[in-house]
Amino acid sequence: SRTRPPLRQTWPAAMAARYRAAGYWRGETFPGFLRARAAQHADDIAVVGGQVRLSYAQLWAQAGRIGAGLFAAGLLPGQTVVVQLGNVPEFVTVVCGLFRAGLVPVFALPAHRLTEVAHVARTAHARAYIAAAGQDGFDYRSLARALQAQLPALATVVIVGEAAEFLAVADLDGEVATLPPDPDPQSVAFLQLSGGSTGLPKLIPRTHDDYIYSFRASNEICGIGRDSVYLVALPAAHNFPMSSPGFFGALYAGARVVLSPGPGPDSAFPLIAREAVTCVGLVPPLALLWVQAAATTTHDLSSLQVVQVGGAKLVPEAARRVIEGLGCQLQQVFGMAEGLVNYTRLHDRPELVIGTQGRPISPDDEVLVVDDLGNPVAPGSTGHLLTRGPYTIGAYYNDPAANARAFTEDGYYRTGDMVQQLPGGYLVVQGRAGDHINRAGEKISAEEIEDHLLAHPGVFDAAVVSLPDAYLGERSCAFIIAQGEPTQAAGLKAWVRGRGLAAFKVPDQIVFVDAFGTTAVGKVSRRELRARLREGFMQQT
Ligand code: J2J
Repeated sequence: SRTRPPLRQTWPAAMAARYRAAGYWRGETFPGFLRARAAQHADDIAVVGGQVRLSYAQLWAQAGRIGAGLFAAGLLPGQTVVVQLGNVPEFVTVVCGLFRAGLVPVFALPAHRLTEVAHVARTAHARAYIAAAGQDGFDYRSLARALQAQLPALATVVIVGEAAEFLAVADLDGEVATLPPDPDPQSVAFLQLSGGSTGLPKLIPRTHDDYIYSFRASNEICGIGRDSVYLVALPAAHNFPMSSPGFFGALYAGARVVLSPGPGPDSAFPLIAREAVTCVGLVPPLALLWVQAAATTTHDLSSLQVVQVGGAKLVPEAARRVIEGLGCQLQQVFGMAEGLVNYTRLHDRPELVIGTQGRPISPDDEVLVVDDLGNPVAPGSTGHLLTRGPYTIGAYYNDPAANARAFTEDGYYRTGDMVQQLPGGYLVVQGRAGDHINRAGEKISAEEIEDHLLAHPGVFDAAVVSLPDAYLGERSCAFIIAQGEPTQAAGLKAWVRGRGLAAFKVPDQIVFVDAFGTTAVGKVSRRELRARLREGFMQQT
């Protein structure tokens, strides 16, 4: 349709009133807190990226220039703007500029291409697209041209770097007096993307009030204060490095944000040493890579206090490797762009830090663990995780079909995750609903087997998936990235058998690979591994 559905918060009025009364929603806004920090800590460094170091006052001024420049270019408050930028300082100045102008960012990951970005821009009725000229060998200006050919409403393109026929972010300018007053705290601040590994991204409307609550509370849980230095190693547009506590949490605290151009040790380690980074968030495959590199690095990593790992399951064996290999505190983070975020607490017992994915941020995060029919399971049993609360959406934006599937009538979000809830509310993720292997009726948790495989010294990383099987219904296949002394498939099967498990859990197949396919944020893509097997080009044992 040509008219854009209204952008509004998705909580029933009574719940919203409760969250305000409880002090979760405090009426703060992005422009409001950014202005306050610019006044309080004007000369403190807010953002470091490439050769650029921006103070809080400079960040505020740049945001004003960019916001006013976008008005001068014809945009109007309330319009949506797709932002597809990597970990460059302009990511922060542009997004803060959009907030100052009352424009609504819609995030895309740098790895997204025409199909995803066009879908996102169309669903959001976006009027503008802001991207880098190029990154990692890809020219986003050609993507901009292809988008404009498909989407006539996408009138404005603004480029970081060499802009060709488009506007350049560096040239944006306008009168800050044209900027609107601060927005309604309950209005939608931006549209975040669902991390779902199936289908196209869905749009998640996050409000000033709810999102600021999530990172304000995260700061406390993660120990972020004005002296912290937070490294953005994952793509900045992803919800984890954005809000858990992420660079927004760091800016809220008046801390310093350091942007790493890439997630690997080559980019990140020199920055950790130079900027004395204290906290960083990683996905599990990346954390294992960092552990490996830390063993031989010449860079001083001793400033690191907290390494957070989340986005996918960190099995206990991998958690132990991270703690030993990086020599700092591990914090597990189980979150989702739709809302709910769980953390292990910094003073939790080692069993909890190693063996669980933490507990919710808020006392008002409601968690249900239910069976296939929607009935609560016995305490401690595995079931589907449903949740609602003060920073979890009740609907996607402009997607009635997805909403009918993803939310219950009572407004709970169906996360698609299988979890166990332990006393104290700690959650253990047992996989995605579809990722369990159902081998002739015996249910196998991929994560459980991966954990046993990772305990083998010859295994750098493991990913277990199910495959269709004519006799068993499904059988299991373990993909292995090896390390050290060469290992044979038969030896690994014997190893798993020797760990005292039911025989049906021993992988039916083992495939050695050099790397796993990953999603746009670096999570292992089980879907891609299955597809690779189906294509059958890999040597199988
Ligand atoms: C197992 N699965 C996990 C974990 C996420 C903080 C951290 C992560 C995200 C994120 C985020 C997991 N163990 N520790 O937004 O603020 C899987 C679950 C979940 C899905 C959400 C944050 N941490 N997952 O990863 O929206 O399946 O958010 O439902 O990208 O990732 O993905 P996404």
